[in-house]
Amino acid sequence: MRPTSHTDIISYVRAHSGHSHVILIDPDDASPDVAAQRCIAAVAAGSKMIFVGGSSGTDEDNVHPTVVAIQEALELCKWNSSQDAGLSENAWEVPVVLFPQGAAALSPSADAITFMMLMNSTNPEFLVGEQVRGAPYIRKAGVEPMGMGYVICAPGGKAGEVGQAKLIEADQTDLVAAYAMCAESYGFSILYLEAGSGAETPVHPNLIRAARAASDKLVLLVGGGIRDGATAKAARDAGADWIVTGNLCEEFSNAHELQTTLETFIKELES
Ligand code: 1GP
Repeated sequence: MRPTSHTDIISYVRAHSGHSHVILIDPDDASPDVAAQRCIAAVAAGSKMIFVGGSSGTDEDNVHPTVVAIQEALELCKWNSSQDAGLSENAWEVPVVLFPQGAAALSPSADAITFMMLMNSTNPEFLVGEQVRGAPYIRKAGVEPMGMGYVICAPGGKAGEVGQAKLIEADQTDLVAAYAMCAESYGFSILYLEAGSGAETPVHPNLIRAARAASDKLVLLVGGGIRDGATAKAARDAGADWIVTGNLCEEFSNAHELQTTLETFIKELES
């Protein structure tokens, strides 16, 4: 099921840096079928990556069937495109990436994993404990690890609570820059600035600018509380390479409506 053209997913992530959208699927929120429908709508609208995970309520029993359903749906769309000369098969070769709450929320059918250190957690379990537990599984399954520094900014939401994070406030630009330098020094490929799912305010653009200025090597992901294209574009203009949205995609029961909304969102993000 795994897309063969993405053996080195991090090259793909770098190649699409600058103005790309990630759809985040929470297996605790949607059945595998609904998740797959949302992903098809998102990819048709121009999303370039799919994350599967959530801060609570996820384990292999819901993560794995969700990943499988998404991979199967993408394969089917790719096959359909191959039968129609007017559509691009490549458009469906989008990596499905684990964004796990811990070592129990994995799937061998994913293409890659954000192998994260929750850098501002006060609990060593989120710095390295869960990662040590999950590493043998990831190695055996052949899921590509992408080293990622995960930094939670205010307001932080459930991710901040569950991850016991010492939140970064909007004016702590020197601190976020230091985290970026630290992530780069560890050799991570990605830095994710997170405001928390459903956050009332997204990561402040000044924090994004400071992280960007501190490292031009890291791929910068930003998510949490981004609900419209203008906010996404502001994050992009501040230096974000990829914008992650979860809640935005959960508001629609109708896949066509979701696709239309995301088309507008992505057009604005790319403008
Ligand atoms: C959460 O940053 C993501 O990890 C997405 O947040 O659900 O607010 O889009 P939203």
